Amino acid sequence: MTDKTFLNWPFFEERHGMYARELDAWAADALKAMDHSDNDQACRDLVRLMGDAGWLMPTSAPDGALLDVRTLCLSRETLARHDGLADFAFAMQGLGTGAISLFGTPAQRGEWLPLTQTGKAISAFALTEPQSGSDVANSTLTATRDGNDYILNGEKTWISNGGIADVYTLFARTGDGPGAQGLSAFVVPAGLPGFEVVERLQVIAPHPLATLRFSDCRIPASAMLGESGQGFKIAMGVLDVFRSTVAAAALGFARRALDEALHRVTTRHVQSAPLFDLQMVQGHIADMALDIDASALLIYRAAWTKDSGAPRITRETAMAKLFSTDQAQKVIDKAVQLHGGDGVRHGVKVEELYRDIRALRIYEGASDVQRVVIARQAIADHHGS
Ligand code: COS
Repeated sequence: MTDKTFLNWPFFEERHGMYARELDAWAADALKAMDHSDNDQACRDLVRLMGDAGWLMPTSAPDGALLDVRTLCLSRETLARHDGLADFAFAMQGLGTGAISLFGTPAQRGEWLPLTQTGKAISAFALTEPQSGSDVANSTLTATRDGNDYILNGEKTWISNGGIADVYTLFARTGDGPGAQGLSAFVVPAGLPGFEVVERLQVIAPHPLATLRFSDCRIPASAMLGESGQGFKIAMGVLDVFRSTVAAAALGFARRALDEALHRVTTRHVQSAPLFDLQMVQGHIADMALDIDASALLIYRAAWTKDSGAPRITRETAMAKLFSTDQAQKVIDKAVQLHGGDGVRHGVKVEELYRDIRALRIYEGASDVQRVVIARQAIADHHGS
């Protein structure tokens, strides 16, 4: 059985423990028969299923309330433990609308969030470009003012839910200043003239992913989120919140890998004794359990700090993401090893986890970007002291 003692940590209120247990019970039943053969359809079905059951409510805040980061993390951790695609579908409803929740006007929030949090609309976060992944300040897609409109020209790529989303949060250069100062954020509905999906990308853990092209695509000036020139800070503010949820998804994958490994080493025998009787195997299990708890501590510290009113958790969330995604990769690798040949066989859960975890060390800020963020904070603290 998966360890749940962490729910008693002081980071949580009673409601969090109840929520996590209820979601776990729901997911164990509702997600077990999900058909993933058609990714697009599976994602649409998952969004609808979770929306109908009320599990997407924490992904946004139509009334402008703060997002509860602990609930977001518990959701991703729990869903990832059951089904990587369900975690993905949940995560994108949050990341795709994060800027609307945090920076939108009441009208912008009222238009989209009641739809995305009930699973009636799918959302996406369009930041990355062919020539700027980590270097967001170098984004080149332009939004040029024309009367009461902006005209979009350029490309975005690696956009999760690209092709199936109903609404995109898009970052574009409005030219208010150089680099990071010249970006703005917009809400862009799918299907506008001049907006096309030019490529669908295939990856090792399949999910909807696309390159988008905007050619003289016209949007009203009222589609802007926050103020002109604030796009970089909006993107970073959204990533501050959601990077800790990526760490939580990695934690969910790692917990599942440990569960699978424990089952394996207690049921598989070598020289008439369970694998677990070998001290070297016990050493691996101990390392896995330790990495999991250490990750959870960093994640829920970050989430609790934000929920307690901190304006920024850049350092905490970077530490949580860096450590948890890297450690989850190691935990899952150990689980694969303990499964022997079965560990690399299609249809065996740890093989799926091995593919699921890899992208988490890259997207929403690669591991080395997190190191840059942590080091900059350390030097700033040093100079300030
Ligand atoms: N919240 C609010 N403001 C922030 C912020 C945050 N988390 N991080 C930075 N800013 C502000 C800075 O304070 C600075 O403001 P001032 O100009 O007023 O001082 C401004 O934004 C520019 O910041 P900085 O100089 O640090 O920008 P850089 O171009 O050096 O960017 C990194 C730094 C690399 C850390 C940033 O580009 C990044 O996080 N990249 C990864 C992006 C990513 O996650 N991509 C994946 C896309 S989603 S799958």
